[in-house]
Amino acid sequence: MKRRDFIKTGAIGLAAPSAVFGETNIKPNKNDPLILSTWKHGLPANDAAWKSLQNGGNAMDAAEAGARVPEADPSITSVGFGGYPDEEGNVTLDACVMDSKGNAGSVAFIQNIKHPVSVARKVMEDTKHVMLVGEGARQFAVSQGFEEMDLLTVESKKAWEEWKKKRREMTPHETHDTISVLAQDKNGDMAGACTTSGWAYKLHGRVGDSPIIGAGLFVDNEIGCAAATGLGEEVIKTTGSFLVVELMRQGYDPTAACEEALNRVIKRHNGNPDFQIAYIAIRKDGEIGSACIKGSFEYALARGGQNKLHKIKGLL
Ligand code: SD4
Repeated sequence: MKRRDFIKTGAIGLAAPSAVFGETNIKPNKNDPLILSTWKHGLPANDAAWKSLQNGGNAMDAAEAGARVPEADPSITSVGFGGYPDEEGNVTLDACVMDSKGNAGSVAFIQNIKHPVSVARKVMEDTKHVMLVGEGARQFAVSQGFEEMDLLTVESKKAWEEWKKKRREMTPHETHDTISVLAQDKNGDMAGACTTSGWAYKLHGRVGDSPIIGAGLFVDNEIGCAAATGLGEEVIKTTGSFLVVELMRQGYDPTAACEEALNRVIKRHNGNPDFQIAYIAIRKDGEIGSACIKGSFEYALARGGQNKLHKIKGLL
């Protein structure tokens, strides 16, 4: 069975009902809002994003509200509070946002602040800049009233101490799952947010794709939006999310655009990359798409009063 057929007929091993592939093929009404997020923690993120839309929020409000949920949840060791630290035991966070007007804000390598996604939004809305990093980003956050806190939980510290005994190199898909939230509101406007603690036990100072506009996230309100999860270094080298949106501009449907962006990575690695990347995308007309390199990937889709997890199979 070709992968396309597989997608049309259903998903594998879903805990949640697999109606999604029916849903993705519905010609969505232009006025149907939708939220599309990465991984299982996309479900509670979508709930919060949906609530924000119901309370009159726009796509940017919804995406931010969604991303804040895993940031605050210490049991999610890939994002925000409780995220796995770098090799020196510091939790360093990356996040960005982009709105329907093409505005963008980002923070990278920020420490001791629980909600980097909201700091990124502040950078976008209250400064002339797009990106703040490290100590400067933290100082800016504090100046804006964000509270400082220790983000290393007892559990994450324990995991890091265990890791230190062997110092085995981890790959991102092994240790963490970035949350990316894409939203389209009732006006058809789109926005996105992306937030992560990055590659577990990374070198101190490492920044991934997630805070980099065009890599971890890109929104073009005329065409569509896309976001990434997985090995950030490879997403950056292929300007992944921008590429997915540009491919949609050229006429690729959202899933085909995600696949083509991944095929370029696969080609660079002689057809056999040993890492994972997944993309999610929304086209302006509400059609969604997703693809991953290998294994499987789950995304959460909230639309038409339903919020469900969907699993897709990798290209390889
Ligand atoms: C990074 N892209 O820092 C992130 C990691 C990730 O699922 O998405 N993991 O490279």
